[in-house]
Amino acid sequence: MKLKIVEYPDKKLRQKSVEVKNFDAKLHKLLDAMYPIMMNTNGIGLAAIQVAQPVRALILNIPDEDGEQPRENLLEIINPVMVQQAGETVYQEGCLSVPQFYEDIKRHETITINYQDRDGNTHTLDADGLLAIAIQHEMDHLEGILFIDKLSYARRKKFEKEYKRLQKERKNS
Ligand code: QAP
Ligand code: CO
Repeated sequence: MKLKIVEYPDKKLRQKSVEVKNFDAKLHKLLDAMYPIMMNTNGIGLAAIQVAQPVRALILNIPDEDGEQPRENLLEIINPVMVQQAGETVYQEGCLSVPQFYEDIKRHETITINYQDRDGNTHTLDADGLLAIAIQHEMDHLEGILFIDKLSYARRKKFEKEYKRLQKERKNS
């Protein structure tokens, strides 16, 4: 499976991802292909739509205290539903689909989600800290929402200008 990260402003990122119904080899192949892409690009989270697959699947590997991301910490989250949220937290977010741009974004501090694993088994997860932030960021991708959509009008304008300049620079290098 050859996958490439879709980058803003590609319209694909605006698609709403569909529920996963079949927990089959095709899903497993997708998840297995997403993992090296995320690790090789220094990511901590990746939604399937970011590799042009509009299905409700995402993977997360939050670094531990030593900054390590051992594979056993990999979380595969299918069809997540947020069932509780509380508090407020601000974190400087980035996104593999919006390279080299980082901005403070407000999220819920703690959340509870229900989700399925790659075999279709149902789980409940209480999350806080960076994990809670990452889950909210990735769940937004399933709705076609990017973190830059949450910027103020002025900040967003500044972003568009800066991003265009960065894209040109990258093209010329
Ligand atoms: C989403 O983001 C996230 O611009 C995952 O040049 C972000 O993995 C969750 C990345 C913040 C929680 C907090 C971004 C890598 C990785 C870049 C990522 C870049 C290289 C972003
Ligand atoms: Co993202």
